[in-house]
Amino acid sequence: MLSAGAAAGGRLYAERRPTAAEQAGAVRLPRPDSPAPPLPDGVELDVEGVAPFYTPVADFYTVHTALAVPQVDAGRWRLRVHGRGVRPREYTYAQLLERSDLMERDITLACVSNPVGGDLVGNARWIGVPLAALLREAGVRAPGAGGPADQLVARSEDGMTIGTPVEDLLDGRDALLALGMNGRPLTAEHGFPARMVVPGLYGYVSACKWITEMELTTFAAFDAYWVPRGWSERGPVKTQSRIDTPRAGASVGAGTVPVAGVAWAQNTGVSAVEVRVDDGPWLPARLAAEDTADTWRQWVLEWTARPGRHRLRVRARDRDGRWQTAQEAPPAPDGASGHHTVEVTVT
Ligand SMILES: Nc1nc2c(c(=O)[nH]1)N[C@H]1C(S)=C(S)[C@@H](COP(=O)(O)O)O[C@H]1N2
Ligand SMILES: [Mo]
Repeated sequence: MLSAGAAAGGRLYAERRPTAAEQAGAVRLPRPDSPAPPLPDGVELDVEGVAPFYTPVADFYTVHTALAVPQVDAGRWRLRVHGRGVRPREYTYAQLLERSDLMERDITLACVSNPVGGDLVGNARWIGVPLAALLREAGVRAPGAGGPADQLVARSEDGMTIGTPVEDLLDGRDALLALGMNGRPLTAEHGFPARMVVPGLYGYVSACKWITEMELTTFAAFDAYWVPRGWSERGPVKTQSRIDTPRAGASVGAGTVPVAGVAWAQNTGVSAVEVRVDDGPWLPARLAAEDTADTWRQWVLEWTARPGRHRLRVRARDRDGRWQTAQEAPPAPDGASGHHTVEVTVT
């Protein structure tokens, strides 16, 4: 037994499974059939200290319960689609990469745990299979069209379950089974070989990484991982804005000071951002060009700063005319709200 074990151990070492990074390094992402719409000029305002329009993968926040990042063997990996009202299907990684309907989109991803002003949010260019196409080819119909399932439960290699409204996946938004991020295959941290990304839904109800299974079921029949832990069954992303510069507690010289940051109102887009200094009037900020309704937007206000301590706050309006709420709420159960506020000293 001992020698057999040693021999098996030796062979295992020699045939060590490649890491996700090694596997991803050998993958060539195909050209998307539906490329991202051309990026307009001026999505970057070129103000020092503002989050870049695209978050580099190395700086993109990561949130997961897995203690060790799963290293999935893409050759053996399968995605299984099954459940109520479904003709069961199974896909290999190679089949997904070879599809003729790959779509590339810029989508901002936000975590429900992000506090107001926090950095658990990022923007990336994703490439993947349109989830609506994948679901339709398995015969899935939206509940509004008589489909028997209102929840898609995604399961992952590491046992996570994430529940997404089927209605949202089939309402025309650019929901993706993503294979790539910022022009490269997914990294292990961000879900190699495949993960979901759904514009307008917090990650905990949409963005399953290391996905292996999609089960069509109902909200009544199944609670996904975070639901019994006190988080809302549904998690649409709340309209938010953030001041990136000046930083809270900063000292700045009197004169013209750019107050700038990012704002997001997914599915409709941001139509206005305003800044308030102390108890003064709300002042309109200048918005950077809009990429799409699903991406964040930079903004800047040239503030004439006078000496003393000042409080700066920001708010954004979506394209349906709704201002972000001033009502302060913590992240649990369905996302933080309130105006991001920073105090600065002008000398
Ligand atoms: N398998 C798995 N997928 C997951 C999670 C997880 O814990 N396990 N966390 C989710 C949460 S809460 C968020 S906000 C996003 C974060 O994606 P990112 O780490 O690529 O930024 O992944 C989602 N997908
Ligand atoms: Mo999250």
